Amino acid sequence: EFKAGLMDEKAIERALVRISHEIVEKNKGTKDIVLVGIKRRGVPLAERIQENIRKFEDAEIPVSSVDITLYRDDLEEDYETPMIKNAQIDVPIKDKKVILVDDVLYTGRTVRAALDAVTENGRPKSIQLAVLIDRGHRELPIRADYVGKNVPTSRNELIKVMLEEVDGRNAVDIFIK
Ligand code: 3GP
Ligand code: 5GP
Ligand code: MG
Repeated sequence: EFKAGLMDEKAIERALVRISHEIVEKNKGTKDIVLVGIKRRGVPLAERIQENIRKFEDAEIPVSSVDITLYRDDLEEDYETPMIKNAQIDVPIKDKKVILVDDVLYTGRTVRAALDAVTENGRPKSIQLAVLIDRGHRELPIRADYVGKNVPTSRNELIKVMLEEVDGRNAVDIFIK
């Protein structure tokens, strides 16, 4: 059931422009940065940040992706654990500043799995995290370095992130399950 609109196209674009500037500022430039989008919607978000930085800094930052999917936990019924589906990251990450990009940060378990995927591909200099929406309810000591919008939610709510490349339009809405 629809509850409210959280971001329109303009708001998403402004948030990503701000995050792009923050990434360059925090890293004192663009040297050694690699963006890794978490499939599926983290990938177009990473590509938009790449495009922003190309415009502002005239710099080409590599973008890759990791595929983390939910698996039914063998030990606990009704419990799905995010696990690595494809750990292959097709750009070199040794000694790079890896920036993971995802649409929604919730329990942190997806990011935890993505950290494993990154480190399987070599030892980066550092790993940072950028998310469009932080909806709270962390179950692990994980936080984002760059946040588009903090949205306090209850557990029975659902954030719907729609991106042109995947959904044909750009908006973020909140629903009640
Ligand atoms: P996305 O990453 O392309 O946005 O996790 C698989 C997909 O299911 C995600 O697609 C996400 O949008 C959607 N999804 C919606 N609610 C949840 C949730 O509570 N947990 C997880 N893991 N995925 C969710
Ligand atoms: P976590 O593993 O932190 O609980 O959840 C993060 C992942 O699950 C993200 O990749 C995101 O796609 C998905 N996710 C969790 N909650 C939501 C939500 O409310 N809306 C959407 N769109 N995705 C969610
Ligand atoms: Mg996601």
